[in-house]
Amino acid sequence: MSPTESPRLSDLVEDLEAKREDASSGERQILVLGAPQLERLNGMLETPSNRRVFLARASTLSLAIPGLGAALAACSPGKSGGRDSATARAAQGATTSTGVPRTHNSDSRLDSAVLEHEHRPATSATGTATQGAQDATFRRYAPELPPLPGSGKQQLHWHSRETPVRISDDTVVAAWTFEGDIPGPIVHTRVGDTVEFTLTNDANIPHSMDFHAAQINPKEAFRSVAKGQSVSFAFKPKYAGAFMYHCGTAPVLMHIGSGMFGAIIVSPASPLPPAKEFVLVQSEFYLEEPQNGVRAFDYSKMLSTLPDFVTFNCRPNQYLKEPIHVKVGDRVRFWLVNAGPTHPCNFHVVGEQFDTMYLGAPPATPIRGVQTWDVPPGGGMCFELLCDVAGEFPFVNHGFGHGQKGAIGLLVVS
Ligand SMILES: [Cu+2]
Repeated sequence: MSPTESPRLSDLVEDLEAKREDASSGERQILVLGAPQLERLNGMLETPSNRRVFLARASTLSLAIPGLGAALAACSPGKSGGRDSATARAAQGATTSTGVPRTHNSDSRLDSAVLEHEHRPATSATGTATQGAQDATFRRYAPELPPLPGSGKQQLHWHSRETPVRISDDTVVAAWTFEGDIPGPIVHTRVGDTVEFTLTNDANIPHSMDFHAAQINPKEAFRSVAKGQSVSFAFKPKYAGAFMYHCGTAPVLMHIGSGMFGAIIVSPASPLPPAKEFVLVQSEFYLEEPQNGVRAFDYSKMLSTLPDFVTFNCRPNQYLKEPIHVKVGDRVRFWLVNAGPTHPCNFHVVGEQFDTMYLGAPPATPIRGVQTWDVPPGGGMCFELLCDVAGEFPFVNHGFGHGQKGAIGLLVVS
């Protein structure tokens, strides 16, 4: 092989297997995948029998190239839960000292916390997150936008907590929260007003707060704090809009994926036309099977990106069971935040059209006559419709593989 030629995968696997048997070999290999190798990888992953063989070999590779097994398992097609999760874990070929499967992608700097604390299981079943699950009662998340505070300044002192949350009649999740609920509280402020914020961490593991509505040095303001410690900062939002907030502690995927997010709505300095205003936060759930009546969030499934539920305000189908009611003639304004962590929200109201939607900084950037618009994870937009027809109008994620998993509700106009 010439020095510039990439090795063939099959040759490399065989070579590495041979080297494993040679205990004296400390040589490390660098795998360079060119287009022909990637094509071959694809082919190997497409047929189940080949995929099993391939993943078994990937396990060998991952010993020499940390993270490769995880990356391949996370990128491979097929189901993420159940047997496939087990396959993915097996492919990573790694367990903790207690035998608990360890999941990491060491190619990602954001996974450093998982790597540094390998005794920690890669689920949200930490601290008090599972305690008292049987007593957790279902509570519909109120979608109404709270009124603006009277003055131009508001002070928020929140706590990060681990607590079980009932998201439906039959599902309680081991949540990492701001203020004991998922999503966290809705914040309503105005362009130029001041938000003074303090986070105190009541949980065993570090947490932090990242407001997308703030322009601030993140290294200082959004830093992680240990149990019992606090971080404080203040900001004045520059633009109106629907913004996400979330815990930014590594791995961010795990902290957002376990419930640490919410919406901060920034109204423009001059009020928008009067409307019935509602806040919807879409998010995905990646859950383990129940243990003692509670389901923990599963980091391995988050990496596989095939969610169990996709919801508005963290309860699947909650606004089908208890719809949002308005009157004929009302203007309705949805402030939609997509917390992700991974998938878009293709927002649509069946039987309606958006009179106006704002891409950012309402009332700037209005777009008229919209049927569906996708809000990316980590993004937020404002959708308005005029309810001049009575009826029951489903609002949905029109990416129906996800709408079907709980991202659907009813707007009743009477
Ligand atoms: Cu956190």
